[in-house]
Amino acid sequence: MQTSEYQFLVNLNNTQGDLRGTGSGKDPAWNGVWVSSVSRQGTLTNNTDTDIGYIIEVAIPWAQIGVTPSSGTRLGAELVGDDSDAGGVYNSFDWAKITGSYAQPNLWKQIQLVGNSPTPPPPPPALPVWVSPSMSRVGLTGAPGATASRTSTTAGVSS
Ligand SMILES: [Ca+2]
Ligand SMILES: [Ca+2]
Repeated sequence: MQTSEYQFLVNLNNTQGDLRGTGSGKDPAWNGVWVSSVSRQGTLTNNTDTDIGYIIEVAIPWAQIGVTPSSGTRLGAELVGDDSDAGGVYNSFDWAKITGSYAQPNLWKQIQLVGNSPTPPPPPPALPVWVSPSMSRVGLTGAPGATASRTSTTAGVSS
């Protein structure tokens, strides 16, 4: 694998592993910063029940793989599932249907980015300033570190 090629691995306990190509192999000492989550519809190491499946979600920042995303950018990608049930028999699948090692990027599927980068949301509007007529005559005074005290300029009412 080349240095622009990566492998990201997640098991059903959401334990991550990652590797980066070295030009002649791959380096597990490379550690990216990315997130993953696992949702299991079943149990692990319990073959007395019926497992439905699992969902694994992964989010990898573009910067972690040295990509500045733009419409039209093409990337190689492969999705692999290695599932070992009772007896240690692996049921494996992979998107590109590669025979042998999955670390053959020349055999990975091609994906193409489309669309525009999302526009950052506008800043929130400034909060309106509203002053109550009664509050206009009440304020707090005090120096930093001092206890604030309330003062009032409200005139007394005489009858
Ligand atoms: Ca690693
Ligand atoms: Ca189970």
